[in-house]
Amino acid sequence: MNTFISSFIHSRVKSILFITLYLAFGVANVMGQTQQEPERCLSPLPQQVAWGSGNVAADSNNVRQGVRGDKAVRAWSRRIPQQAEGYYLSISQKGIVIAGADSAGLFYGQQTLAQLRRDDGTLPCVEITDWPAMPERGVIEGYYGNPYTHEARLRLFDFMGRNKLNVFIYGPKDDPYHRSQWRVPYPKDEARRLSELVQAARRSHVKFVWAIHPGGDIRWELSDSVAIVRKCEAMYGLGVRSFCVFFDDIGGEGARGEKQAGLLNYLHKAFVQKHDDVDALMMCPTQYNRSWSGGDYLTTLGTQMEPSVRVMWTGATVVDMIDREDMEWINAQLRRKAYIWLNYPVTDYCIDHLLMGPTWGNALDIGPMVSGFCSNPMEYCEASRLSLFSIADYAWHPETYDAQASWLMATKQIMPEHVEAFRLFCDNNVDLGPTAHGLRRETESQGFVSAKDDGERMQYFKAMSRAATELERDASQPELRDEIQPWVQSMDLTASRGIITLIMQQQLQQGEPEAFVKSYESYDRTTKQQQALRSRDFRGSIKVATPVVATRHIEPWLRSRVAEMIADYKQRYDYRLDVFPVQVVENGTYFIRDTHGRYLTDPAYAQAGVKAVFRVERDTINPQTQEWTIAYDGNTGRYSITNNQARRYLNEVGAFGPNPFNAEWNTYEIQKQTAESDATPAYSIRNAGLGGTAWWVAVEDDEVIQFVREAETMPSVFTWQLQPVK
Ligand code: LOG
Repeated sequence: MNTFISSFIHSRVKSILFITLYLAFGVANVMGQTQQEPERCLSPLPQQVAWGSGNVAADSNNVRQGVRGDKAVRAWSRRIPQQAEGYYLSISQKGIVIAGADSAGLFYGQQTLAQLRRDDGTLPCVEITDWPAMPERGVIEGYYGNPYTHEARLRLFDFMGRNKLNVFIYGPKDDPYHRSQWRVPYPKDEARRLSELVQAARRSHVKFVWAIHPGGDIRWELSDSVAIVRKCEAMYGLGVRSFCVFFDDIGGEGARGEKQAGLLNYLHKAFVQKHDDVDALMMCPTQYNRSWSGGDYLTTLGTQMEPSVRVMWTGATVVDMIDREDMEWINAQLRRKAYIWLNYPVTDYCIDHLLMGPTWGNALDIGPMVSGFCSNPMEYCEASRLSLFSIADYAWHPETYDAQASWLMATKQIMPEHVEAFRLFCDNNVDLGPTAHGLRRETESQGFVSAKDDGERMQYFKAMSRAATELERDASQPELRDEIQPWVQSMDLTASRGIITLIMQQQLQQGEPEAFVKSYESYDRTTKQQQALRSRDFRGSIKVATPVVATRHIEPWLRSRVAEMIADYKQRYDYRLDVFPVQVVENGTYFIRDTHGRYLTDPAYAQAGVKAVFRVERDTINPQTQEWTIAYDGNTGRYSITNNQARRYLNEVGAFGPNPFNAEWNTYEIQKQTAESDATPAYSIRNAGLGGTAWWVAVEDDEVIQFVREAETMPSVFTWQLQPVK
């Protein structure tokens, strides 16, 4: 059936069909498996499985294992698949055999055996012949944000080994020794930890690839080529044997294709060929997706660069699933098989979201067209496992990959003690919301969407609340719990708002204005509590997120229900109308633009004390640097203005000040300066309270906000556009 699906679903329509198909067919069978298959326990799904009948005891004395050519498995040598990393595994009454095509194959056979072992110590009889469809499968730590900790990486390698992922590309954008200070060697302690990582990766059959990102300030001179070789030699000294050069997200000199190709060729000769144990190089081009391609850049790489260099590629756009057609196009440009850098489940461009839904949309027939397939994850390493589990399943055996079945299995493996609670949580953390990159995952909060009436909605909210409590108390996975906790709390508060909303509905219907007002006040408090939640606000964190959940269906439902009820209430009663919001600006996320259309931007979110600046262009790489949370402050009656990238507030001189937030100093008066009917209203923003009463002013020649203390009239440079981020 899966073969049918894969040939039937092609290219662009696959995403729409996917949902219909998995609903229609349910969990798919594995090709070649018989009826006897027990509940699915294998992931990635092997290429060939023949279930036998009966069980045997898991007895390690009875295991023969080895790699091709070893005496112990000589009798089975014809059964060992030819493919690298392949293995033959047999469990029968006669005993257990694991025969690997190579040492990785043997290791993978052992992982499969471990997955088959049941809690009661038995193993099902089975014969498995298996190998990976894609030669390299793994993780690329390549996002903007807090790099993983050492411990998180160690745990990740263990997880990768068990799931047959074999490559880890080290390229965290905010590791200075990878990017901003690429010429500088790692300090001693960090070097030691990296060397430990390389060894740990090797134990899990994970290749550790170290990437350097020199393009921001590279000079195309021999001295810089030599500096790169020197850095690579230092990494070689730490045990690294695989290297990659990134040129993504740069402009200017560094972006020249012929120079990049020349550098890679130089490294090939001056470094790779000087060692007999260094892998062929990899690189990430500047035009790393089709929508950013143009001119002869890619064909220059394709024709001028040493053919063994593998080239990374994110697909049709920056964030997209990979299509057959995309692969045909890029492989022709590059004259080699592209190496996929999948920007999923990375959330560095939508940091308030967690991506915990099924991983779907990559074409099932591109196995032979790629040289590798790596996923760029979230900066939440443990939570990312959900998707990485499915990436592993997909990349090993794409033809039979079933996103929903894989998700069900992943949720169970990750939270075995709280499966249903965890699934409910994941199902409310699916969509990304509107972003600069456009990827959506709209099948979220499915139990809520299918609820037929308010009674069922109430049940759903109560289940959410119970799930949140269960997950908050979980002690089985402290690392995962720490990461998801703020989202769990957010889900709890969403559930509370849902419950209160439905209670308000009854109170309104029963004509109880006093009770209604009390409920509304509690709804409002809960909403504020939710907006005050923060994730990653530890010391030194370079990003701080405000967790949001269930944004696709539940959040809009809540907002419109409450707004309707308030409107209704106002028609019928005049009791305590003061509790309802009368704000000129709704709390929310806005672009702040001056009269020239320039965007107010946090120019260097990892640096202290800088001023906000105006930029003409949208920042598509770190969009939050131009997104501002404007929130009404009940204590001062003014608004706080906070940048969404690092949650830094703006102070009275237009800078991201080092002092703690102080509402008396750091809130602003915002007034509408145009008529109610104006489609693009203009607002004035003014320092108030202790910060003095200066107006914010934007002068075309100035990059930063100016302040004017007294003004009789309101010239246009005093007004601002607050454009909601949709
Ligand atoms: C970066 C990457 C980032 C991702 C998603 C590549 C090749 N580079 O737009 O570091 O995590 O997009 O925001 C990128 O994808 N730039």
